[in-house]
Amino acid sequence: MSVTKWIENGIENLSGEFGEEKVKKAVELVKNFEVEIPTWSLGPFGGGRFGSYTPPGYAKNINQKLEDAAFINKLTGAAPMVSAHILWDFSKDGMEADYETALQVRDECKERNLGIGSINPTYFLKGSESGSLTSPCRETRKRYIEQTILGGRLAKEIGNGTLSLWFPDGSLYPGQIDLKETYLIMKDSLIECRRKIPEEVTMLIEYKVFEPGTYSTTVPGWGTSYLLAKSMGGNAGVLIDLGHHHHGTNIEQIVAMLIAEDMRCGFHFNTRYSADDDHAVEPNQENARIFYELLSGGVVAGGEKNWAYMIDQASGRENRIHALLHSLDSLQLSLAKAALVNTDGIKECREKDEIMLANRLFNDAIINADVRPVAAKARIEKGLPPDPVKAYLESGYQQKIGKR
Ligand code: PSV
Ligand code: MN
Repeated sequence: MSVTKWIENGIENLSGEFGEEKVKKAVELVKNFEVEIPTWSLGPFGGGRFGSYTPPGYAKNINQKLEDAAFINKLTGAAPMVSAHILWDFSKDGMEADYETALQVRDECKERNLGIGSINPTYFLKGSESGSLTSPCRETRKRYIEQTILGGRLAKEIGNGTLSLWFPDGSLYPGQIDLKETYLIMKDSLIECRRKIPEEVTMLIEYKVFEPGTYSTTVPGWGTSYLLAKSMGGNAGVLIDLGHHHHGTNIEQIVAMLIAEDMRCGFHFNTRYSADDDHAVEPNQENARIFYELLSGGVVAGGEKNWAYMIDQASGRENRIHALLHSLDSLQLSLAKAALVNTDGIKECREKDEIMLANRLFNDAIINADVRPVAAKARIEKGLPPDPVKAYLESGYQQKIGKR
């Protein structure tokens, strides 16, 4: 069957089940959805395993990272911005941020039809083993506060006004640090940064339940991010990284609560199987349920109060570009599923206390619908290939970068 016929049949089936209006809306939403690609997902990051193996064609410097990001955007039209890490992308020595280098990266982005999205200060490289903003060493704290303030300036001048902050601060053993004091130092440091960063820059605080701290991390959950953001007194919010929770956490409920509290937030998308945040995004039920909350909360795909969306994955074994294309595809499918949910029908079930019927109706879209034709139609309407991974395999790009 031709791709066009497959799309037509698929759209017809979905329209029959969910209604033409909903299917059209799903196509429009997929067309509007954009997410930032992290520069670090394309480069080297050996952890020492497998002889520091890196997949063929990985990007060896920022220029190659941008070249790859531009190609990903060319195939998907969904990733016109890259998220940059200050000490990986804008530094000469991995210790201090370099403003001039940042401007060069911005110019190269422009040449490649890309923009810089969120700016990530880097708090976890050399010299951060005792913490970053909570380090007992005054000089270290000062160095990271200065990097954050410069990050704020860069977010305003060359980025999209978002500063995403993740701290490696924490401890390995009970008794190692004073938990209360460390939290208060984090709070004071953040308040100091907030005072010196332009008001219009949104500061998102990312939480992580473990790593590198195995006994405690200073910002372990959304509640801590929320409290810190509130105490910063304006334009600060919570950054949800899907890999940073205990297994089984109901992340969509966290999303719903933050929307209900009108908190400005952001996402780092990835899939967590057993630890950390390393895998590409999968089109799984959890993602579709999260997108349902994002969509009904009006914070995604051009919604009134759009949140900030980024991918944060680190493929150690798999091909980097495939993995990112797979993530973009998975996010679009999740959004399309969320858009098909029969919310009116579910409301009626709730009114009649029909628990299982509400669940079945929800799952008709979230689990059972085949929305691949929706994503393919959205791409074709934007003049893009219907299957970006297939287009990538046929493009010859991998063979080209394999020689890098
Ligand atoms: C930490 O695990 C994290 O999720 C943060 O977002 C970092 O910026 C990123 O990964 C890269 O290490
Ligand atoms: Mn992250």
